[in-house]
Amino acid sequence: MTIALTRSVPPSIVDCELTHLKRERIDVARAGEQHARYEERLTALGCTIQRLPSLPDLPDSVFVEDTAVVLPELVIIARPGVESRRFEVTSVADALRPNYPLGFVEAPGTLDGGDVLCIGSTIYVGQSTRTNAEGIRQLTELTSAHGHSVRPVKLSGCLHLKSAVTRVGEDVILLNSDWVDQSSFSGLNQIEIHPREPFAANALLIGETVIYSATYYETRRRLEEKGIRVYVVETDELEKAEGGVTCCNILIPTDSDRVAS
Ligand code: CIR
Repeated sequence: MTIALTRSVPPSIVDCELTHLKRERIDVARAGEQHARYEERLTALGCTIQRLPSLPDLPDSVFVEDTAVVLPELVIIARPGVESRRFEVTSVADALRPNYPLGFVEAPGTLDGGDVLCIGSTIYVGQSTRTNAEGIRQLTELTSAHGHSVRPVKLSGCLHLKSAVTRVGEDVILLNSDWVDQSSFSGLNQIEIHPREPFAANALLIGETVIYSATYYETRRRLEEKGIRVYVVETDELEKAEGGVTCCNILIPTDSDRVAS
């Protein structure tokens, strides 16, 4: 079984942080419906949804991925790079503390979970505007004793590492090579996004299925041509808040059922 921690879409999402997008009107009710369908997809793929307490006044609180990094040995509680998001982590730590060993990124370190991509024992971490060198140093310190090796990756033009690259198979990644250097991921099979869809690299792999946004149909075709099974979800309202399909969950595999993140 895999637990998927999620959190409801807050009405304040209309005031979310934006870095690379212009503000557009977000239909909160529609965003909530899309989020509910997304949770249904997670359930259909074998996840048990556990909703964290709603945080109606924290605009980005639906994007729980940024608050924690789950490893087999411990969960790292992140310290988001923007101050408006720092209050989100307390409830995540409180929910996990009874069952999992926790490690904490502490000031002056910053780390957003969206910058962390784990493949085997390698932890790729984006050098973004949200994750600083001290955050990466602390991540390395917290994980090296458990046999993980942390590889910093330069980014340009996007918010998080997982805006530019995600895993879509055992040793297969989907990436936008304008935003991240392909050579950082040598040894892995690489699928490039369609050039007309720069935001299309964010995919959520669960088992052997990829949950993927309906917005990026050209890139979706590339995935399907490679034999990857794709479950499409509509997430265009959350995309206006610079969120993608990985951002709205924290997956916690149990010992018998490991999934990728
Ligand atoms: C933010 O700027 O923090 C939010 N508006 C979007 C966060 C998306 N999270 C993610 O990609 N992991």
